[in-house]
Amino acid sequence: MRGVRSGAAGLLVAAAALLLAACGGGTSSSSAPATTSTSPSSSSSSSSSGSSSGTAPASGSSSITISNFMFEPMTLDVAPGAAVKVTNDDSSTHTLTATGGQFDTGAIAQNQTKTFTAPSKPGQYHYICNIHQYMMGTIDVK
Ligand SMILES: [Cu+2]
Repeated sequence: MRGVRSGAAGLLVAAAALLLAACGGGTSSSSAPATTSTSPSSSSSSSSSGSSSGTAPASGSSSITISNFMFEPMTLDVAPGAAVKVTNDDSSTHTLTATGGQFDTGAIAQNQTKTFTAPSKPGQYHYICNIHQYMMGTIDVK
């Protein structure tokens, strides 16, 4: 007896809740699935183009450019023993000389490119231009 009554009351409550949901709060809950179903198609196209790069470390293509009396980049990450290309895009002759003597390109004239071999031991190697000793940079071997 009591079970049947409470069951019928529960059905009424459920029906009332459905009516309330259909009238009042139904708009917010029904619009959410429609917006989420359209977004995966647009996000999948953008993620596929960005995932192709970023796997290859800079092993054979390390390079430094000198311009405006500055080394660019000022800090370069290279693999041990990697060949580093140095291009002088400046109006003056420069060198790339390790302060610890590990590497030295010698004089690099304007528009000239020289290559030196990075140290095989991991660590940070500071270098300067021997002609303009305020020009500084760092080779980070790792
Ligand atoms: Cu210089």
